[in-house]
Amino acid sequence: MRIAHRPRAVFLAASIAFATLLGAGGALAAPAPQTGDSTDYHDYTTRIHQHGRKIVMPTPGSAAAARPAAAGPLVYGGGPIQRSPKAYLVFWGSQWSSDPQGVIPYLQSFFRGLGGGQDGWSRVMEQYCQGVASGAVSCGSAGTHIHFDGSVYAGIWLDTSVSAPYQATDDQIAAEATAAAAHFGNTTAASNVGVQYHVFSPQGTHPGGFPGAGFCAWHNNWSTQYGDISVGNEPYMPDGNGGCGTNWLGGALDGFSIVVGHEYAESVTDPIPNSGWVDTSGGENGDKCSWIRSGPGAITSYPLDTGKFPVQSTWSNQINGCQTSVPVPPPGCVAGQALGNPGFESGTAPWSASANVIAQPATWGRTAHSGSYAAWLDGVGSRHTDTLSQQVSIGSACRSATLSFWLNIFTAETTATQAYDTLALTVNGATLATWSNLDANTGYAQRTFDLSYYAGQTVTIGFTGTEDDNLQTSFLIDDAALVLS
Ligand SMILES: [Ca+2]
Ligand SMILES: [Ca+2]
Repeated sequence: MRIAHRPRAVFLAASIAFATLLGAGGALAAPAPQTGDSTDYHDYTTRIHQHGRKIVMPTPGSAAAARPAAAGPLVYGGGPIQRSPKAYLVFWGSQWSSDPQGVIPYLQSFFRGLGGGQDGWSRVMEQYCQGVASGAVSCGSAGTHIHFDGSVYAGIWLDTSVSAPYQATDDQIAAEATAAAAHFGNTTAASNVGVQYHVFSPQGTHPGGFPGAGFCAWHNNWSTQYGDISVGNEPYMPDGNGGCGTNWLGGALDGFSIVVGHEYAESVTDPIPNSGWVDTSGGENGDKCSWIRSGPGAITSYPLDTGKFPVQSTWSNQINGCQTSVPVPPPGCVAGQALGNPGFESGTAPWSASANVIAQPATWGRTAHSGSYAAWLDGVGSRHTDTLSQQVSIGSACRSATLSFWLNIFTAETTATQAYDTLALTVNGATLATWSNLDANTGYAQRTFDLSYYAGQTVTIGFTGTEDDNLQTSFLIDDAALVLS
């Protein structure tokens, strides 16, 4: 539901009304805006509408903070993502005139680094897209992908004209974000596509009931006269009863990058909750990986162009787990063959492979395409799955990217019609081609695929071989190459 255009002056009037409720000191008890004895404020709340389901980040250690991987992958809901996100930082209230802990420069540096050349953390999200079918769990090369090609930082507004409310309601927070949209001149729906407004409340305030309500921050979407706007409610993290990340890695401001980074990432993949990428229990990419202390995906100090900042991992459907970063593609194009160990003659790395896949075929009377090793998937003759994959970066300036490999298939199956045993080639989890026992050949044949679509991305090239419960089929792969130019 959209509303008619109103001039910015109404926002200012609303802000002045807040100040009146608070008094000169700005530190009185919480106003009760819902009862609406301020007509300006009441008028305001009737003109913006929550359009989405508020997604809170629970405090560490709380039961709600755990989002088990058992909830499965993120599933696309048919709505928008933020393709190349832009983030505005809004420091709300005259209380920010004093910033003894240096929160403002900390957050400016953090956001200036996000999306930049070293940011493999945000680029975990490049696997997600919009424009594929609802219910999809991977995009492959389809749809419009999230893509980072520079800093996401779009601007800062120090709105110190009035005090921020002692306990802002959700609608007051959204009203401040809407005022920020006007401040930055984003007064059309088009100008707010892919935009996030992070509203930072000052020390000692309780926006949305923080921290007693049990959350560290939240994000949501509102429909306004300027179109849909994505709003982050970002309280003063060191005030959090549950910690909200303070001193997590030893820094008083750690919680700001951990929690705001969480909201930022979720606003990229699910700006209108829950129409974007959400698992079956309602978890977004940040929720599924909150507050991990150790092991894979644990909160870590991540090096951006602008310095190191503690961040949590986010959920990757590609690896079916919490992932801190992907390799960052080079800005140009490193021409030539890009795969490591393409002929399998140098052990396993940088391939990831299930047990005994990289083998010497001569041991079983078969041959490699060259050298003495190849990747041998399946050939067991009972229910079995083998995998082989490698992650590789394709520079953004590459005009061509050609994947090739030599494939030899032999089988004990005798059917001429049934594909009992299969091999799938995937890129970022999406299937590019499949073969089966029906494709058995007497020697190696070269297969070639165009991956130029993936320029500017780090992709995972994967093979999955699946056998049924009898009669072996072997898939031998050797002399792979990804030639970039
Ligand atoms: Ca070889
Ligand atoms: Ca079989």
